[in-house]
Amino acid sequence: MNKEHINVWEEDRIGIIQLNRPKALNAINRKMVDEIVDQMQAFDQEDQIRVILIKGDNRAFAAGADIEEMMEETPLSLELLDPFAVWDKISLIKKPTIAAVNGFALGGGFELALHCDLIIAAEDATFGFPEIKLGVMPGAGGTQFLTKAMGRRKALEWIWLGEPMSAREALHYGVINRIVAPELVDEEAIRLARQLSNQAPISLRLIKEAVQAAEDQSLLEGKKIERKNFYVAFASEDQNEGMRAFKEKRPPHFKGV
Ligand code: CO8
Repeated sequence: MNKEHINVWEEDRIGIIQLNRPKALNAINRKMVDEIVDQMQAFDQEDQIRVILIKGDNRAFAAGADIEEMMEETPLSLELLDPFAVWDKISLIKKPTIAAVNGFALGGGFELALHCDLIIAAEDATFGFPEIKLGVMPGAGGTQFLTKAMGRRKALEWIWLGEPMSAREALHYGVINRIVAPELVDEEAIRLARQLSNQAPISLRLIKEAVQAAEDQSLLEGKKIERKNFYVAFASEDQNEGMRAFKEKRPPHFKGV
């Protein structure tokens, strides 16, 4: 299932995508984004997959967009290519997505992690938006995601200064979920993914949509989506199973129907 710039495999109902340009610290070129998004969409449609996990290698999750590929761009070539449009498709993935970060997650690499629902990182991982040092700025959602996570003042400070953000700082500001020893990142990410893969899949999707609405919409609109999704959950066999299992004092077995 491997492609030119990513390795892909499945493990215990978890669809795993590993960025694979180690010599360039997994710098993300356009082909790689296309491959990542295609694969995420494929996993999203595959019944046996319950969670999608994205990782890099020990040195880097991804050290940014590929600077070499980007350096000759012009406003008009960018306008025509619209290289960020494909990134929007990541936000439409319905299943839970987890980023497992070792080493650098910079620029577009940080943005890829921020597109995921949950982020697990090594305690010595480095995040950041160094774009300002290249005379540009984040372009794949970084200004939006970071501001929503840490508020305007802190986001401006980090993006204006372009300094590295330690995993501890990222955790402190609520930008990532958990930090663990570097050698435990994969294990912890898989453990969390397994835990999620045992939850009711329809509920996971409905909750994701409702939480997303809390970020994107007004309180009233968000509550309407929550309510609609609550009602939809009652159309599932898993609702029946979950409540019956409670009554029968046994663990539920969710099928995603
Ligand atoms: N793009 C291309 N190549 C890269 C990148 C990158 N972002 N990062 C590292 N590499 C390459 C290096 O050029 C080097 O290649 P070579 O061995 O052929 O010289 C190799 O990876 C190893 O890198 P270093 O020797 O620099 O390794 P160090 O351990 O000394 O340093 C750093 C690691 C600090 C991570 C350093 O590599 C670095 O600063 N990298 C650039 C980080 C950066 O500026 N990222 C932001 C890029 S801009 C961006 O992401 C905009 C997002 C918008 C998306 C645009 C889509 C079109």
